[in-house]
Amino acid sequence: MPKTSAAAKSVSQKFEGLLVFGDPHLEGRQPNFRKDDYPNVIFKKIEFCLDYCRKHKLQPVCLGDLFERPRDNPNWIIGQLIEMTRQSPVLGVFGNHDCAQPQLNDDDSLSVLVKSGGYQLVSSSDFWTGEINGRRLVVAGSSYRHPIPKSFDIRLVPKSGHADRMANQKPPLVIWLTHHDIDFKEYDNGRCAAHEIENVDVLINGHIHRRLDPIVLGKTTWINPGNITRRSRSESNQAHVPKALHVKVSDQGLKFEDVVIPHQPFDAVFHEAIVATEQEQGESAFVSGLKELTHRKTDSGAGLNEFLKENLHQFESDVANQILDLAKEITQEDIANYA
Ligand SMILES: [Mn+2]
Repeated sequence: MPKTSAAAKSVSQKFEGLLVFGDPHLEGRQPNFRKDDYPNVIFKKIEFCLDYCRKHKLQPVCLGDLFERPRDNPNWIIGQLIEMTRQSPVLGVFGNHDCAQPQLNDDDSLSVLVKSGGYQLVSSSDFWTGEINGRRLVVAGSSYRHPIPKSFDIRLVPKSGHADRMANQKPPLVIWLTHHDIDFKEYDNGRCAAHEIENVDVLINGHIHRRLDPIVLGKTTWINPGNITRRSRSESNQAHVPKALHVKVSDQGLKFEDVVIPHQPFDAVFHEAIVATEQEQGESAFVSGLKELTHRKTDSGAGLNEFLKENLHQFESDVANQILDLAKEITQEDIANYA
């Protein structure tokens, strides 16, 4: 629904700061080559974040992609999220995985959580604000595909406190959440150049699952903490430590601290890759791929996807496309975009 005026969600609850976590990608089945009890493992990560917030008096914040699939999620997953967030509503943006269309709509699972009050979407006009340790904090954001602004109008932020304090009140601290392909160094798919955002202290981005070095541009720092869920068996994931970001707010400004999310070692989470023997390598990629396929019965057909990626090039393109369409129908994965 279009908003005609800025609306700030102001809270009276006593907070000391925020805990920001990225891209949980909840789903009911086992993704890719994961071999653990995926949905319950991800729920434990979210529960850890909410518990940490209760202990340290923090507002939980999600950077989007709460769901892996926008729709058709099992009822028990949505019900459990509603229960978990009843006492601790989460602030956040929506990611590309949360919406089937470019915009979040009523058919998407995240909308149910928004309507239950468990997930409060922030935008440039609907921002959250509260007073923490004598300093006003604003959390606003740009969901997936929404533009990242060049400035934020702090005149929209309600003033608070005693009249005699108002005159020399410091400007609010402003945090901007995004879910974008930002042009961080060492990220090849960057499409949005980072820039200073007037009146914004820190931009925190989801979407890019790796942790990347922050960029400082003028008064704005761009941070990419990486996700709390390891999705693929990639090399970067082998080194990735799932972490959330503890944002401490004081009269002096913002401070950041990593919070490691308890997690199993990489080898306990993912099926080991099947390495073909020398003899098999001599035979063909087809044979070694078949070996992986027959050893790994993954829910998502990850073995089949890998196998096709390796072998489809040997077929005429119309044959390859038909095989891809069939595989997509069976696995419900878009293999062309498989990563
Ligand atoms: Mn994501």
